[in-house]
Amino acid sequence: MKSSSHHQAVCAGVVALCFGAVSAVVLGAGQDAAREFLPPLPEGKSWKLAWSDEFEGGTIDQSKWELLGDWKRRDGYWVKDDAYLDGQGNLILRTKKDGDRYTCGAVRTRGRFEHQYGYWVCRCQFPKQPGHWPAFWLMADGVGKAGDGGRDGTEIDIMEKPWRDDRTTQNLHWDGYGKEHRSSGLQFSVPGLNEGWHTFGLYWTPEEYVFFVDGLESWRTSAGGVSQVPQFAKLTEEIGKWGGDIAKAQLPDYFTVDYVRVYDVVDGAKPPDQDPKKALVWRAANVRPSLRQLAWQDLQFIGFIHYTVNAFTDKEWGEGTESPSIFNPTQLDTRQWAQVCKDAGMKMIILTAKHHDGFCLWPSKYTEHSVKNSPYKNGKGDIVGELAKACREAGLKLGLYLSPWDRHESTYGNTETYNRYYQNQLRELLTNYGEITEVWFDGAKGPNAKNMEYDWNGYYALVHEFQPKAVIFNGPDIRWVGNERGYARESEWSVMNRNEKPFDFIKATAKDLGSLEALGAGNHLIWYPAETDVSIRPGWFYHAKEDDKVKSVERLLDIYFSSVGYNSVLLLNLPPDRRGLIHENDVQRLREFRSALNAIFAENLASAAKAKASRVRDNDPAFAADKITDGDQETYWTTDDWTTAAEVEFDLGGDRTFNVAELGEHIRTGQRVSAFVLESWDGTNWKEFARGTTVGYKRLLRFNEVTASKVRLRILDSRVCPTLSSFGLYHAPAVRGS
Ligand code: FUL
Repeated sequence: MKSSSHHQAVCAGVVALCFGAVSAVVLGAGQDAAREFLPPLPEGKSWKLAWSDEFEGGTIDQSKWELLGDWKRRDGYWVKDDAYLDGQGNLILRTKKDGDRYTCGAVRTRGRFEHQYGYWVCRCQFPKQPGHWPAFWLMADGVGKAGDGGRDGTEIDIMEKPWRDDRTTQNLHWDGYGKEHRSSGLQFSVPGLNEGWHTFGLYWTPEEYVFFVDGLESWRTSAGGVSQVPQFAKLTEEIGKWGGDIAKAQLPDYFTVDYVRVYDVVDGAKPPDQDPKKALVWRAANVRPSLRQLAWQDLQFIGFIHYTVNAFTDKEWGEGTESPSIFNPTQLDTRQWAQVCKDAGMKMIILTAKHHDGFCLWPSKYTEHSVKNSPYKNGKGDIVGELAKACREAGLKLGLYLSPWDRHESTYGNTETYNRYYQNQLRELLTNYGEITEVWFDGAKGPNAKNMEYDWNGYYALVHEFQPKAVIFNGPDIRWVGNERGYARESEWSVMNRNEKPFDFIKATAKDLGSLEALGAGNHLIWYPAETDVSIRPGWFYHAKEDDKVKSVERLLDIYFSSVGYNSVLLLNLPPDRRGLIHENDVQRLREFRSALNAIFAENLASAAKAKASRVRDNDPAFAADKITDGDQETYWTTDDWTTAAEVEFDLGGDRTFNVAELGEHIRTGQRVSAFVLESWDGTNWKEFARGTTVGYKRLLRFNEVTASKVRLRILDSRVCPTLSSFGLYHAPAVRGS
């Protein structure tokens, strides 16, 4: 262990017993905030260290590790002397050139430590040179056997990193390495991954694997059926072309491992020195988004496209009896949709691949009720495919909506048959159109709809299997904001307490979901942010009679401030008309809306401000007030754990006039702030000009013009220390027209 503070020593046993100490480390480690991270557990459970190696001392502890080699491995050799301790608390796996051979180190715990389930984590730093790569993985002898899926042993690659940039990969392999071999995995990027220390964790239960990078969930899967046998850990270097050309490497090169730790879930062990309220607050403040939720939140503004036979029948909900022959858009152009969305500043488009009427915009194999029997492109069209292509060209992400409620499909109501039908369709959408970023499950069902029990867990499992990076709306990842008017709550928390029923995560329409009262006992806290869906017109589908009812710029701005500006993502619907184009009026309005936004956010008057905080955590410059104004979302100002009220003063360097403010929390570490005020200095006194409750990813405020040279942000209340990453002051010109 490098820089081993007293916390590590104190926390070596039951982690929950040294609550205060853990808390200090979680936040005190700055960019390395995840080093002491453990996945949240339900009330009444805690983590207990089952095994670890901190790699202290001078030689590898061979009661824990077997040194591999010397023998050929891939394009090089594993040799024992390339695995050693550096005397500073780290295991080194070296890659070197030895004569005309390339060699590297590898160790494993086989026969020494074999264990089932729990949280397995390693903290490491990556090598710099090409041609070889590090891995942290779990193995069992049963992996080599075909049959029984991955239950009798799975190769679990918690970290494997052949690239010298921000990319990494996590994978599962089972049923041997021959023709029965099966695998599942994903590749993804984490900014800054190639520099400094990082943690890679796996929370393995009998039901699923949850993978983490730096304390943020990166992958959740039960592929292979989940290993039900004890497994051993491996830390290896591999030499091979997957890592690039070793001939280009300057060797030796090093993979450095600070520790490997394995924890078990145990009953009880509540923190003795905390009252239950404080313990709940602490847990709630430390719930974090998954990497996919973070990426989704960063999109901020996305487009919704509602299109089906309804455009031709002038209905909002089709009956399911419409003939595909009426679906005849003659100028349909998905490139126009993508361009319009892109110009508006949207980062993704979600398309209704199938709405309640059951008509499919792609030629599904499983029904005749689709574009393939319509005049559109003589039955040769595939609007999902065309939009996927247009989005790729425009650099936009793609999301798909597939209505569970289907008024056409005759099997609807027959639970088993229809669930199979729905899953077949979902699989087509998830496998034929490239990367899908969001899957939108609509909970709507007409009052006279047949009884039908949706297999939600089966649907989610398909998404997890085929699009592991996609977020699921109205499922485990993203919540409906609760209305279709475009307004999030003024206090929009992203941390809630989940119910136990599979689909019944949360009552989306409830007035208060996130306050401490609403969290109740908080026995299953989750990060569950809100998406705000609203149409630019009164209806979700195109109706000529609504051509003059396109929302005004003022209204759209109000929606933006009350959705994006209330810690939510805005999903704005644009219904294409009978031609298959987004109507001129909508296009025009979106243009005006975009220019209005551009005018407001043209210049951050606080970007060059000098910031001074009343408190800084440990007086550490890494957490100083200037981290708010440095333009970097990854850095933040923070105080000591339980300093929940504090202020930051911004010296604007002369008088500035503004009427909009923006605040942002560092949500990678959670959401904390619950009350704040903004004040301006009038030469003698501080005067309040705005006040708010929650902040979250983004909080926008509008107020009457203020002219001042100094502004003060006072955090009145925060669950634990606030972690503020951005602040802005802007001048919005008056909105004219429309
Ligand atoms: C609702 C549906 O019933 C509407 O038609 C629309 O698709 C909206 C986004 O969701 O539940």
